Amino acid sequence: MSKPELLQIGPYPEWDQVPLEEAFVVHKYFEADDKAALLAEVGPNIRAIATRGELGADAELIAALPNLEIISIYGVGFDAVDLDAARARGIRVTNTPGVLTEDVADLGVAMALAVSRGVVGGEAWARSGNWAKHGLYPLQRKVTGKKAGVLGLGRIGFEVAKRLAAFDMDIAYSDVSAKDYAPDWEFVADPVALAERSDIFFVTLAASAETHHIVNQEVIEAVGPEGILINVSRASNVDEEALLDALESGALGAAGLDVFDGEPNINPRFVVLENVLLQPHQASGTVETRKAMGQLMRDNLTAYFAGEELPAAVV
Ligand code: 8YV
Repeated sequence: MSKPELLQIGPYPEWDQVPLEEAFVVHKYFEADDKAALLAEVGPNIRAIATRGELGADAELIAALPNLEIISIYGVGFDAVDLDAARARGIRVTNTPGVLTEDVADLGVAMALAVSRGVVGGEAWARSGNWAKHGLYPLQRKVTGKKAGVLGLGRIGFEVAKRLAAFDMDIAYSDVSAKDYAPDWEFVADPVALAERSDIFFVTLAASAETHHIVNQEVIEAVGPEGILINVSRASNVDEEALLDALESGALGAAGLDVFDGEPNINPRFVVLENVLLQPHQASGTVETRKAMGQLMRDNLTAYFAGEELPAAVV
């Protein structure tokens, strides 16, 4: 049987690339200098897309592939895939939930610890000789026992809150409704009220048109000059201009960010700020998790072409 043709939107590690190419005729969209020419040449043959969370597949790309049947995302987020365009043509969409939850929560908590305790600045202080030259590192902020707010208590938010409980934090969360699986944590419906009661505010909600800039100027300012904002979800959940203004003016104490508007090109205003910790969208970036994500992405494709139930269907 001939292999189905697949359009690959971004690179994968070798351990995913090899089995993908064993099962499919792979066309590397990301390597094509002339993307329109590639689509004109192979577009009608393409039956599957393999993409990544942040790269997705927009309506224009979907429209250029008249025989597309499935979009398999290497990532849990499906906000970058035009689901309406997929639905309208009966195109299936899959993602990789579950396997990356712990890693994303770990990085969120790591950023909160690092920002609060000045881990990055402390390292530079020791390495640069400032310790010997200027003495002790400036005092930082305690983590244990603080008030935490988790915006979005889905899989990732839940794992963040579980970890914060080990730091004896007073935990509250916002979501569309109170969760019966979180009886020990306070439900605060309004994000501004949640931010007001938080020393450390975690943004962990799945991005959609409805959550665009849900963390607006009012929420950011409610976290306040002593507060810390952590984002391991999507940049679109936060009004980045308002965040930059608040970090620059001191209306927000500090932030730890794994996601950015226009990433990987970061707004240069971030780079000169000392009260922000910048990470290159690497919350799920461990060998163990990326292997599991690659496997699940391929399992979704394999199941589809075998006519079996999809392990992780979005649409
Ligand atoms: C990945 C992600 O960094 O899961 C998501 O939605 O954005 C991340 O896990 C990404 O998909 C890998 O390219």
